[in-house]
Amino acid sequence: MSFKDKVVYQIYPKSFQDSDGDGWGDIRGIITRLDYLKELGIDCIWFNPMTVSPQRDNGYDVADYRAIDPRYGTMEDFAELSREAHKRGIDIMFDMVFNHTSIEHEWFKRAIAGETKYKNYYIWRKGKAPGVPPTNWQSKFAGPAWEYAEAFDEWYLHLFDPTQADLNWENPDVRQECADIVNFWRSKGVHGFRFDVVNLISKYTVDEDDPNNFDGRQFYTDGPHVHEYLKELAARSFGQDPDSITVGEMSSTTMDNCISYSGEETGELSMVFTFHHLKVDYKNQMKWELQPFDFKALKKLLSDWQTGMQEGKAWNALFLNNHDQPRALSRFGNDREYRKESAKMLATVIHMMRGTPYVYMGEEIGMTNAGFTDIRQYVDVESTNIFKVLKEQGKSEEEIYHILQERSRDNARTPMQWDDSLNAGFTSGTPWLQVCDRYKEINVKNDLEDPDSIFRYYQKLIQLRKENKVIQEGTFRQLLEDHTSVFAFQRTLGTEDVVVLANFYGNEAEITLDLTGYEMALSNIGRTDSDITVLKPYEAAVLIRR
Ligand code: TEU
Repeated sequence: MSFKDKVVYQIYPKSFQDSDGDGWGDIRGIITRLDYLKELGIDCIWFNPMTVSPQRDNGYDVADYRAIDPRYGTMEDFAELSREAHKRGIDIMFDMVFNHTSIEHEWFKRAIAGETKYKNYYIWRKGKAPGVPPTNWQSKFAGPAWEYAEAFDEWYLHLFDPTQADLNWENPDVRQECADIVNFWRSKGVHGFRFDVVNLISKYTVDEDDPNNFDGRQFYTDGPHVHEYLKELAARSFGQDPDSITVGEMSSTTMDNCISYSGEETGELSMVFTFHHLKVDYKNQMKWELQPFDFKALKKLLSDWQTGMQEGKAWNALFLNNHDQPRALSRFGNDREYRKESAKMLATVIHMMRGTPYVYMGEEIGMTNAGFTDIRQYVDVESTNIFKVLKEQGKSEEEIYHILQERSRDNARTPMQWDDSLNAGFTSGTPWLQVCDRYKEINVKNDLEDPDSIFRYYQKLIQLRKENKVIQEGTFRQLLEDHTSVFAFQRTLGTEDVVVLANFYGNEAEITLDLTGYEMALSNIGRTDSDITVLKPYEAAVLIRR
């Protein structure tokens, strides 16, 4: 499928729509909301994992890659979802978690039971001494990256939770199993695949200590065989499908690697998620240390990734939100005084750049961070772990809550807010994660009745992309590079030309640009004139010259 004119919508299935009152979102619930998505104008839905899982990491700990978790429904329900989606011109993207499996996966169980074949599916080492792991690496969710297995007096590697054992991709059987799983879902009509942390699958070594006493990322990020493995996976599975659309999640990656991962001719993936631009509010690059976002750095990162990837003939996935990130509106916008303006401004930036835009459920109605004030409200394993770690480090609870309110992944995972009824219309039961307490004000029903609807603005952004090749394929160039509150850029293709202006702050911003000949294509404040000299707070504008 050509993906240059497409827009993807991300559903966190656990939190989208419950149909049977058990407090969990499910497939039948999703089906009832397909018309809503059709109306938005999206082309494809990426679902976070719905396969069988003990849910230690909300489905990213897969125990069976080929079966739908009964809490989400059945394979028949999935077939119906697929039929109903395709009927509406919507494709399906599945999440393939291949860096690790749950330790409840049959492979791991057989490994522990002593079957050599399956033991070789994972990564084992002797400890340095009794009770001392093979290396000092920290897992991404805190604590050591190795877990002791008494059965062998050896340790297995887990870059994430101890229940998520890393697969040994050097083993050709593992690589074939993964290709078979992709083909299994292809046979069920799935054309889209998102590959979870796929740039971590090939390790340089697992035997060296991290000199920084950190997570050892330099030993397994963009590793020695990763491009070879991806080309092989493509050739054995999705690469045989001209309609496939694939995206790799690339943790702490580099431009050069991404040019290969998603290059037009490299035979790897359609596009990449990268995260550099979502660390501009990490103090010293540390997730749990707060600082106001560095706007200069944000502009530079967005712009460098735009130009670098276009020069390399590679393709970006465009996003500010997903299920691992706090809500961008609360983070880079103003979710109180200028909630609608800043939600639309951020969307304008994402949708007008070069790449494929992703909309994370709820951002199209301006959903905000959760605002939880008690650790019992948090479910995410990363959040509950870090709560303990920060406490041990001597931080006050007040400080820790402040950090979690800004950074926890649960901020994005609260149930979708459909209306102002109990639990925001998400469930008639008790939701697995509490609904954000602003749901009476912020919900789909209210937004659709609002003349300033955010949803309607997203519709227009999506239509603009569909109608204008320059937005799909035009060259990106940054404007007003040194401006301290405005991000501005130009897209050009032949004689078509688009200028995008976005004020990231709550003050007016003066600009000097020659805009003669441009017409206003979209404004988030209802502006009609195009000779702009002062942008209003959080104002965004899309101007076109033909
Ligand atoms: O995330 C990988 C990842 O590196 C993150 O963005 C992660 O949330 C962060 O490092 C924690 O600080 C993917 C999935 O998107 C995430 O939900 C899973 O938990 C993770 O992989 C493990 O499968």
